[in-house]
Amino acid sequence: MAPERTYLMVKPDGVQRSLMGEIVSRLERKGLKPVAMKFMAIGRDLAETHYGEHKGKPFYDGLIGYITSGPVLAMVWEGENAVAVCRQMMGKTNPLDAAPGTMRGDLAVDMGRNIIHGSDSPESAAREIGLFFSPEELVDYQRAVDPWVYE
Ligand code: DAT
Ligand code: MG
Repeated sequence: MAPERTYLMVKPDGVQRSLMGEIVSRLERKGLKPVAMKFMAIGRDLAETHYGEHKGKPFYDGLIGYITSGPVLAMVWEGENAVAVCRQMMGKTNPLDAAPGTMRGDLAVDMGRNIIHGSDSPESAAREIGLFFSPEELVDYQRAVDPWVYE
């Protein structure tokens, strides 16, 4: 097993709708390993850095307002192909296109309230993990169950 890490975040609507437990539960049940979690508010500067790739797009101001509108649950999860596995579990960006069984497909209806963020590549993951967590906050540990999750 080649471990990979991804940055995931329950967005303010997910927190307000009491979906943190549901989302963490899905990730745990999948077999992914939690590495870091932090309940926090995102300031404007961090929001603009995080979503820098979308600056200038029509939805940018709304996106920054949304992500800074209330607390989020910032997380790092680890596993083989964790980035792709989590993107698949999240579903497409627009909940209308997200398949049933995915988080957005099951739990959201609006693109501007799609409950979760997940890194879209290992490079984005490294950048986003570094934005939200210091190295000491990433917890290194072994899980006794891993031989039952990975061949
Ligand atoms: P994702 O969150 O699936 O990685 P993204 O990085 O392309 O999607 O966009 C970031 C967020 O911005 C997305 O979760 C919802 C919002 N968004 C993206 N495209 C949008 C659009 N065309 N109209 C409105 N909101 C949009
Ligand atoms: Mg994205």
